Amino acid sequence: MKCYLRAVSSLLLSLPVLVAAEETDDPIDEIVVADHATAVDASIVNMEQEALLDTADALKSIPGANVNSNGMITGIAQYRGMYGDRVAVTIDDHVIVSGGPNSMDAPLSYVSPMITEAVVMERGIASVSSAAESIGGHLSARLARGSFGGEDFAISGLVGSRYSANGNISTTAGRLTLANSAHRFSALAELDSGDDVGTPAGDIHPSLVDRQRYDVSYAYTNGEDHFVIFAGKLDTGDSGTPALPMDIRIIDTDLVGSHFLYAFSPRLSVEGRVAMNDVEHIMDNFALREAPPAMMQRQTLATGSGQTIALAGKLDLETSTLRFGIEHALADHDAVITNPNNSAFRVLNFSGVERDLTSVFGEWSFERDENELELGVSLKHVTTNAGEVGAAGMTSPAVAALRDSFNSADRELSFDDIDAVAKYRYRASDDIEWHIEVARKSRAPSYQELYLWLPMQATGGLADGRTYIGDLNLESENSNELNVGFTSTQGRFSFSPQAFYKRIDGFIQGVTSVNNAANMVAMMMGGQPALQFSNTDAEIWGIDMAATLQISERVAIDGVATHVRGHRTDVADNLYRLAPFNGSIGLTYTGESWFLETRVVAYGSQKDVAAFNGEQPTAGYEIVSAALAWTPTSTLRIETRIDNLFDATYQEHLAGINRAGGSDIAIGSKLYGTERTLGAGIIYSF
Ligand SMILES: [Cu+2]
Repeated sequence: MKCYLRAVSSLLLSLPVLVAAEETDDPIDEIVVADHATAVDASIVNMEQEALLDTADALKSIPGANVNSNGMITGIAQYRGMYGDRVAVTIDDHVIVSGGPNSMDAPLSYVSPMITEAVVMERGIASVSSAAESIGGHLSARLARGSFGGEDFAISGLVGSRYSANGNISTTAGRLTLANSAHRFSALAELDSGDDVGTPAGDIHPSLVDRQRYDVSYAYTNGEDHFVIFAGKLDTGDSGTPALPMDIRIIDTDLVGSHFLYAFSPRLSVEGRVAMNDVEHIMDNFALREAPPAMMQRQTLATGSGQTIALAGKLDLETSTLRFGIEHALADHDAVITNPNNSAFRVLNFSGVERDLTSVFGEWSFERDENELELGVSLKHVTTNAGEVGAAGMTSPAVAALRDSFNSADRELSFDDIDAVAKYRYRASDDIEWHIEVARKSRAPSYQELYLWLPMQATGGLADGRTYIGDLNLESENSNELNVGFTSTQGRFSFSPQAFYKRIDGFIQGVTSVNNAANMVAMMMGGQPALQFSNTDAEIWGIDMAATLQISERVAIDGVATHVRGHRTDVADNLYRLAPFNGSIGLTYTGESWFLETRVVAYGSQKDVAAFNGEQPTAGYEIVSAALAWTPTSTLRIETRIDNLFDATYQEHLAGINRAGGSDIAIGSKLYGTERTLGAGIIYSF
């Protein structure tokens, strides 16, 4: 298991293949529990054993991480108080461009859980070589495309299904791989579906799900050099997002990518990657939820596309290693809002929006005796632009004023930023390893933060119910961060706490707009003035940890705890939608063919809420779950589980507010967590 996890971690972390070629024989082990591992520099969830519908939910078991959930398959990664575009999520080495202006196709929705290998959170500060835009950390996930085989071609694969009785949710997946030691052909598919789920307070409507994911790939290796090319498709149909103003009708995404590693010599290797994704997305506010009056019905067609090309090298010097790289990433976005009952109504929400990034980095790492040092610098150049907008069928002079001022403004913008990261590791003894990191990380504004011209809730999934407008004068935000921690093993007990502090200058969030035209339109639409994305100042600090106590060879206790606090420093307010204090304690039994787990997850109340957007506080709660897996043979796995054993009534702070009419949960009420739920699964691999 540890071997596997180490392989996965080295495979998935940062520039994946380059790191894989490197030796990582660290005397301090990871904190390993079943399919989870936390080390000083990474937390890993091996997805094979996870019974999840949304891969993003795996983050809840990672120290410091959590998920802002806007629907059953619309989970936005949160790490140490930052989320959305601030956290770099790479899927198969590619930073996916979400097509939905509210991140309905959040990056992790592209990795269906049963065909995903692992989710790897780079713990603490992300290296500059990991991802160019990573002010809030770096998370990577990769589809499980099978492994290379022996001398002769052979077929391997799996077929399996998991079922949850609450909402008749099923996830069914298959993989077929034809491989020898040099070539590997693989095909994957996962089909997910479900109806509305129940909570002790009633059913959540709409929370149905319909999603299919396919992938075909070819890979080559000669032991030193690697090459992979893949093509995939995400086909999401009617799926509810009750925390957002609309639901998913269609997300139709094509993904293509390629990746190579070539070793010029034992000391110099070069890695390249090319990837693109192309999204077509339709959402509306009337088909899945209770429809508003005919004139208030809205349908949005959003398209997005992304292209990345990157080249990186690794040079082994006498006593150190040098990494360097260049990346160019393009993103395009359009969104048009219509009313099916009024053909004259047509709002160009985002029109011809571009956001392009060019970055270069250099990273030097040095290891001697007990000391390990990494120094990295990256330069980033982001250019953005947007076409002219309009709102046919909206006769308000305030709308015309907003349109005219946007169309006459200079919308071609550019942002130049420098990131610097220093990491130091010190092995004080065989039992304890210290970790100290400092960094300055930056983020250029998102396209919504710049180009949202008409007050709308298209905010990358903030889901606070407020309408926002962008600001063409925004500047990049800069985070100065310190992270200190250690990993210690004392006999049967392992413990890995870290504490961090970050001060973010220019932190972008909404403040009450002083634009009269925007406020007039916002009052008309939502009864509250608009918020405008603005540069503010903020600080975030916290502590998170993982621990295990190996009671016997087969029995272990593990725990994870996360505490984070974030507030503005220019005015007195808390940051919005931060996870309350939370922790979990699990007891596991790992037998020859049986695996048993019981777990208590506890969340504190969240009273430190954001006043600027009227965030509601949430009460604390505890939920208990139990899971049993039986592997009668090495190829067959049978699972059963019960979640929320005591049928507790609870509201997750990060799950958002219900916006959908016709649900058992009132509009404006925090969404409830699922009731007692039975699940089962069977997976056959060959
Ligand atoms: Cu959408």
